[in-house]
Amino acid sequence: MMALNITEKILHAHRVAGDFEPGSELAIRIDQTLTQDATGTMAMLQFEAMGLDRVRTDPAVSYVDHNTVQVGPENADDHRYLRTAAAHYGLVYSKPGNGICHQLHLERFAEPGKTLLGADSHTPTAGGMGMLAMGAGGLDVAVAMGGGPFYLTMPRVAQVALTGRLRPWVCAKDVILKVLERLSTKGNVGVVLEYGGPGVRSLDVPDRATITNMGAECGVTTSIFPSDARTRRFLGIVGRADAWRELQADTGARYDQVIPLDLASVEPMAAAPHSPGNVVTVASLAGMPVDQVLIGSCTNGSYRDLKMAARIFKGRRIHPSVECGVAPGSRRILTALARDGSLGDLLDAGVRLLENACGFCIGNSMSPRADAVSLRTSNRNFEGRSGTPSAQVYLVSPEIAAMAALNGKMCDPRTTDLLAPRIRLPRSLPDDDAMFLFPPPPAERAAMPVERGPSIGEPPHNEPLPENLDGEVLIKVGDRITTDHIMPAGARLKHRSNVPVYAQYVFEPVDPGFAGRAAALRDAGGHGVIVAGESYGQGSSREHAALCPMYLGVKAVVALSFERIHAANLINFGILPLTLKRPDDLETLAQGQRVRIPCLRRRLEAGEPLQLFAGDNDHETSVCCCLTDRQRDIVLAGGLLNYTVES
Ligand code: MIC
Ligand code: SF4
Repeated sequence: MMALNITEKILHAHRVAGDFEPGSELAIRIDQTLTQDATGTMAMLQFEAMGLDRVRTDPAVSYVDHNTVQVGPENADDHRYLRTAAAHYGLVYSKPGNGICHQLHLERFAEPGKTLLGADSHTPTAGGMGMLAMGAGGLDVAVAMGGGPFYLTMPRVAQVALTGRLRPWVCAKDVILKVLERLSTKGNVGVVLEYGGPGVRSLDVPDRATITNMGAECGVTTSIFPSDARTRRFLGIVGRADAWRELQADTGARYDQVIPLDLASVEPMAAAPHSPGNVVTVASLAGMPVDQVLIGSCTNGSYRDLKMAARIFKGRRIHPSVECGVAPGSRRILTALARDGSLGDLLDAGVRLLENACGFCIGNSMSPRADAVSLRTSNRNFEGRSGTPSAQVYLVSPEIAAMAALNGKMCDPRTTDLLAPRIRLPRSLPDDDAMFLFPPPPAERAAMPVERGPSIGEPPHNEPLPENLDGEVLIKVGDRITTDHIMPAGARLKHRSNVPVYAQYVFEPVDPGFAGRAAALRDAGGHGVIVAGESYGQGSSREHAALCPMYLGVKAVVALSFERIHAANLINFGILPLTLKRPDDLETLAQGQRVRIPCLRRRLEAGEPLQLFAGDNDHETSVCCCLTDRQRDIVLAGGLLNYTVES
């Protein structure tokens, strides 16, 4: 028997079709799914449009954590739809206020060796538990909820070989920032980061989950840790000892690459504005005045993280000019902090206690003042994501955030007299299912009505791909365009269930005139084309970054390279991802140019190369349309929904 790494073991156990050649398409069985409310309403609507009577994964969990601000009826309408649809179709429903999907899933449902597909790019958080957990667009998750396989490119597996132990004041957040410094945010599509080596043993599951969570910022397929004695202990703490099984790479397992990392060499790190890949040392920022400090999110909202902040704050006061907020990752964590007195320490220090939800991280609350320096323990600091376009957001660990909140400026704690607190996980986290609603028995479900508020519509319909593409370059953007640029969240997040309204904001942060131009071209019968540089579609899994452009008549995106989840979303909504064969051709493409791809359908069907002609002189540009047969058929059908309903 061949020696296998952990990723291979799980893929082998879940293979439905395809082979294990790197780069080829593999179909795998999905054991568990998760959705959250910002992606989940559309995923649920798409699930309904497929005509299925119940979910097939166990569990399928529908979390509410993004849109919990409830200014106006939209959020609450979504919640009611999700709650009633969960009861009808057999999903577990997590009420708003219960906590953040990834933290809750880790505590309540994640199991070593299983597969998880989530409609959120930080689904790999469960990789800290030894799960193969991947983010995908809502439509892919809807298919998996219905029992369909998930298609992924057979990944290359890189081992991050950990040795040594972390030094005082250094934690898991610094480890993942170090990894980001080495790998950057682009060029890692199709890679799984598998952590191994003796250093693994010194990290608890919540530390591992911080690392796998923010691995998403490298653009990898997922990240995964072994399941060992620490995993068993954590499962015991959350009352699920039975779910434990050991999972280790075989001796002699092969890796496509090995990235050695000595934990003892890691220093306190920060990601500077405006990218998680813009990594610097905390020492280099020492003395920088700080206006706002926010501790929480799915990266650093664990018991360990908040307890660390509480210990640093104990008996001290937040600096007068600093606004400091703390958001626990789940109710269980909040209850544990309340019981052991840490909550009192936080409140006495003068923190604002925020809801157990995404909140500040997605920019729908706690936006800082104009030009502020905001220190956050979350995972993304894209320009404007905080809701304040001029803010300078730095991503740091809870200990660095807490020290800055006390001092009013960035501070390297290793230069102070303060001893680094040592945090131990509690023996158990309080049981808390009060805000989980489990589905009623199957016989009772059909009679439970799915209730829809006024903003819940049908998912928009797309036409099959046209025979000839004839249209215009609607916009030309640069490198590393994130889905936050394409489809802003924050104040716009509440329109997720209403595509015609949300589509008005496509590319709003980059070019507010985009939606109007695109709609006018669509209404005149033309086809929209987006032109971009490298790594188009970084960040979130939000399929609205493809769905809303589809609604506006976009038929193709021409770029130097694409990120995995976004490329899949484009295909799922019938938009062609076209890669430029000659990078220099990017220069010749400009906004407003006419573009044509003659015989598009026929050529795709015949597997012939596509020719793109642009501008008045019909300059020919070679583009590569690297699709599998299945993906090609999806695009031809006008998207995955049409394809699934047809087949
Ligand atoms: C994010 O962190 O950007 C989000 C909001 O959680 C997204 C999902 C979404 O846009 O709904 C993600 O990470 O996929
Ligand atoms: Fe929520 Fe932020 Fe995590 Fe996204 S990254 S799931 S918005 S906490």
